[in-house]
Amino acid sequence: AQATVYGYPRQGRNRELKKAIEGYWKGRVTADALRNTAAELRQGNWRQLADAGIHEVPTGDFSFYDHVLDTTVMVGAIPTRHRSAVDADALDGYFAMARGTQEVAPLEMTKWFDSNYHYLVPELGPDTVFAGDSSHQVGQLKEALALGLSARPVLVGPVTYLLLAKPAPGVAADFEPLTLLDRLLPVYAEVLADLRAAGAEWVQLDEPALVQDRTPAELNAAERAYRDLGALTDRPKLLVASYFARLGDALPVLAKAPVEGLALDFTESAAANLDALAAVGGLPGKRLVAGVVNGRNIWINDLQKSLSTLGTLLGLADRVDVAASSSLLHVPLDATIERDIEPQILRWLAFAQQKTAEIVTLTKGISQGVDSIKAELAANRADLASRAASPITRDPAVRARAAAVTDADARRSQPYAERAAAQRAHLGLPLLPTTTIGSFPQTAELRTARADLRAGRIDTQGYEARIKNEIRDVISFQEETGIDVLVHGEPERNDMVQYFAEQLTGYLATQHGWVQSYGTRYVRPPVLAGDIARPEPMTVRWTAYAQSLTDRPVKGMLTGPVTMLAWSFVRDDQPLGDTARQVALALRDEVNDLEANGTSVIQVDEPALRETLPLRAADRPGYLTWATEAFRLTTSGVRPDTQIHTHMCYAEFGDIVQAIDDLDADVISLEAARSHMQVAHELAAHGYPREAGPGVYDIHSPRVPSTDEAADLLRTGLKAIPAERLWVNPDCGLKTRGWPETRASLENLVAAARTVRGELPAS
Ligand code: THG
Ligand code: ZN
Repeated sequence: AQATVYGYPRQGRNRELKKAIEGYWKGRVTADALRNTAAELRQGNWRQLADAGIHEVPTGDFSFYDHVLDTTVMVGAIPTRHRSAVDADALDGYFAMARGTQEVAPLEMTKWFDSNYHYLVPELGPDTVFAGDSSHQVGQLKEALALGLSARPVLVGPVTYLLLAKPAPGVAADFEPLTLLDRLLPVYAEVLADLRAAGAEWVQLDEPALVQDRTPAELNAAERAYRDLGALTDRPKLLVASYFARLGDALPVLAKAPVEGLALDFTESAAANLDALAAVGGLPGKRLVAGVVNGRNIWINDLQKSLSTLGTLLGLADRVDVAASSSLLHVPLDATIERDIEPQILRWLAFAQQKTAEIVTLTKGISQGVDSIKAELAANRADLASRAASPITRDPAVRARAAAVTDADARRSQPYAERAAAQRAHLGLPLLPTTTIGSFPQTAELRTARADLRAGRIDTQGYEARIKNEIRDVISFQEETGIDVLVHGEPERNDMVQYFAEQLTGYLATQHGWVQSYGTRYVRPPVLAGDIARPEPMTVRWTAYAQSLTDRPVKGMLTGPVTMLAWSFVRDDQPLGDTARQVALALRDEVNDLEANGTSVIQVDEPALRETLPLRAADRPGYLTWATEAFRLTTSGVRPDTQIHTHMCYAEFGDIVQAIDDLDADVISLEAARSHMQVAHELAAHGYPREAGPGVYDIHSPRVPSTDEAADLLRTGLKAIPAERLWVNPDCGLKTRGWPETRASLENLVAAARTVRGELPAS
């Protein structure tokens, strides 16, 4: 048996890649220097993997921005609008597709399956002409081979590539990219031949799209693709990889295909894949790569359990290799450099480097017998036992409280109609009330203040004085502009999830645990390690301070339980719903404390509600049940006259509109400006009975909308939602915007609200 991985974190120990790329964009780093940094990082990763005992290192997974964009380049599917930039300079053209330029829009970005990585969506149409460009793949392969390493190129497979694509602008919305398969396969054939000529013995084709619900036609396309690629004579051996879930109906298709190997996920869906594999009679004559180490969560492996899975698999294929279930791109690099996590707890965590060691240990165990890994097994047993027995993972008070939750706890005491009347009386807002989503620009001064605090240049008092200054400015700006429901602006928060995680027991924050979110942007997802409790209020001080400065209502701002889970590493020792309930109870205390301290409007954001929707339809109702319950548990402890808001960041929410209704929030703000209020009409079509603020100002662009434009959007909104239930707000938070455009845009937004109020029939 051999040890392998499908991909590795790209950024480097100190995010050298981010710095080099952003430096290149600013003109401070040359293209050659950027290429050198990239080569050093790649080669460092490969050497480290090989030194640790990985037999075949992955190549081609390393990217300047995104591996799906690299695939777009490989197959020559450059959108027409980016053609001239790409022809003028390949590297600048590549970044133009990723980020756009003054003249042209970038490719759209969306989530890579249910991970927290975002890829750039290929744009295809009936006129797309593919043309092979194997330079990225061949270049990286040659680099690894030149180091004397055994290497396996990793490519996005043709079926997944097409299934991830969308119709190009101007192409009919019902165009199916999969119809281009016959045109795409010859390009893959060419790349495979080039890779073979460059020395590849094996090539991995990733087909994670096959773990989603697939129609017979789509499965048929997969069958055809691998029949055709398998029939090529001038090609390396093919390993078709699946991950993130069970392969389901696609497993028999791939098992019968004329390819030499299959990689399957034996972590989250071990039982289903094992059964399906047994049902097709195993993979005689094929190589099976067993993903037994979780590639996208950070807990140490249960080595004994993995050995037993591997033992079963040894009877089902000619050759069984050991791997992580997915690319290690989704986990941070090295747990051992964390300084703020107790050494005992650190032993429960495995980042990319530790996972690599686990893979090698398991490989040794099945090749040379378990006696050869006795010491590793003993240490692993001890660490698993310490986690299971730790008071951190079992807090009796938290468990008792969660167990005592009743249906009534997750329901407001009065129905919406009665609450709305009470809130109207209590808040005294005009029709078409104006508000913002919560954050105001994160200025350079704020970032400096945080850096100064970290470096010890200022103390907590000095830091808090700067934060209070900022809150004062934000409040007076909103009063002067005439906004109705104010916010404190969130100057004290960096990443909203991390901000709350740092204040909750049972949650671990990392110092260096960076994971690529998209392009050069990274997050440090905190770890839901134990039972969650809130030792003291987290936001009340800032909100109460802001409220003390004004007579207008100041909205309290919290991140909801589903988003807290979605943007963290979750526990794997209890159902997600149980963790969500604990987080919800902690947040419920915060909501209640805000109310007790004079806050009458409280917003609980759930931007991740839709993105966390399970990949397979069968798993969705169960998810939506615990997710909506957790939100209601967070928000249902308040008086009827306290108004609960929520916010979501996406325009396409058709498939969860019922779940949004089930949240029973009094007011929801949504992204809508780009789609011209389409969400307002979707809400109306569903019969959504409560208040809504479809955004009239697109904050994703520095453009300032005119008063007329915002007023027109409002009038469109009024056709779907009556004036008594329509709010006026931007699309999303303003933290990524600058002050000048924020000021101008909000002034226009208030003016638009006043204009349209004047047009309403007198009641
Ligand atoms: N927090 C967390 N996860 C997330 C988001 C978040 N996942 C989804 C979505 N939001 C991803 N969006 C972004 C947007 C910006 C950045 C990262 C992810 C970003 N990161 C800074 C960087 O890379 O320079 C670092 C930020 C920091 O210092 O923490 O700009 O909001 N958990
Ligand atoms: Zn948003």
